[in-house]
Amino acid sequence: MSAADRKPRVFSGIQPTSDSFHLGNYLGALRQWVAMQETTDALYCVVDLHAITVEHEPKVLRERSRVSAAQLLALGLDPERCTLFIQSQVPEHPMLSWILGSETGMGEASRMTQFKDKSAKQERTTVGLFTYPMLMAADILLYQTDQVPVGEDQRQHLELTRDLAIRFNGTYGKTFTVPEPYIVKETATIKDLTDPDKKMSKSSSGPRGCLYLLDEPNAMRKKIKSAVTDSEASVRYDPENKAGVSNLLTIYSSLTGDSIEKLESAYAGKGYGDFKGDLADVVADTLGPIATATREILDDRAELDRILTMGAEKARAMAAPTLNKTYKKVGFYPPVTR
Ligand code: ATP
Ligand code: LTN
Repeated sequence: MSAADRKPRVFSGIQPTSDSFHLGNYLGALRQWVAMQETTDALYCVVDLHAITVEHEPKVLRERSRVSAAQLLALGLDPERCTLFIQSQVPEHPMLSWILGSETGMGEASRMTQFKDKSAKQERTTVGLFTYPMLMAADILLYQTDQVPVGEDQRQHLELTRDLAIRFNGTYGKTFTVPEPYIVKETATIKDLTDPDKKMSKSSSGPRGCLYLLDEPNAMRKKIKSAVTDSEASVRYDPENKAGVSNLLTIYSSLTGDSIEKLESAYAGKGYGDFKGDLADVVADTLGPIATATREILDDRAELDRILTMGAEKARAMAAPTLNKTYKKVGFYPPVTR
């Protein structure tokens, strides 16, 4: 197979830091993951090593990793068409991260806005939270990744990953593919439903601001119906002046495939009640089945764990050549593996 025929390599990760993924995760990233498994050589990872950079409960973490993987399968990831695995089962990730940490300047790491935001919210900040971006870079660079499907909030981490790859290649000779972010403009940042100036987030959104994929359909309907809008009562896309309505239009359009213009004309002259009522149905109908499918997958834990072990074995085999090459280049003895 010539290089031109090779499918692009895709890698992305998600943290198991909540009991359910949310609509921002789905529209900003996970929907792209499902689509990209058809046309690319994709690896998707539940990044539990990243999840211990903030406070965690061991039992809860293991369960959330499992539920996260089950949700990804319920969304349509197919272990025959992509490699799905849990990060802690592939020790090559922290091994490469250590090397990348030694290539990163304190200054450039200190500029990461996610670190600044997250450390500001905690009483005690760990070194792990600070070195989080180098572990993320290792995740990506281990697999010679071409494209990384993520939401807008990860762009800065991707820039650092690219800088590290370019610097390492410059110092030691070509070792890593320099990855590109894959960010879908329209859904790059889904906003909090009650505070539409902020992004929807599992760690910082209030209970009504974040729509979880595993919410009951009626809870989803309620959250959409109580979303913050404005006093103008006109369904119009204007993110600067009408952040709440514009966010709902983005969600509506991306779930149905109808353009924003089409939706604006369909709701011309109608109030927010009709608009929100219809969107509440669209959301509940589209996302409702995910919870049922997730529960079914969790009913057979042995099968789920088998899929994840198989994924980790595939990932390790793909990661080993890059790690071995990197070890050699920096002057280490080769890793001894079982
Ligand atoms: P936390 O609040 O713990 O940082 P999160 O809710 O931001 O979590 P992550 O696990 O960090 O979610 O993100 C997983 C993926 O979802 C990433 O690709 C991220 O960019 C994307 N993502 C997260 N929130 C949004 C959002 N509101 N809109 C679009 N994409 C998002
Ligand atoms: N930092 C990301 C999760 C993440 C990731 C990755 C995303 C860890 N490793 C590699 C893409 C590629 C987040 O918080 N959303």
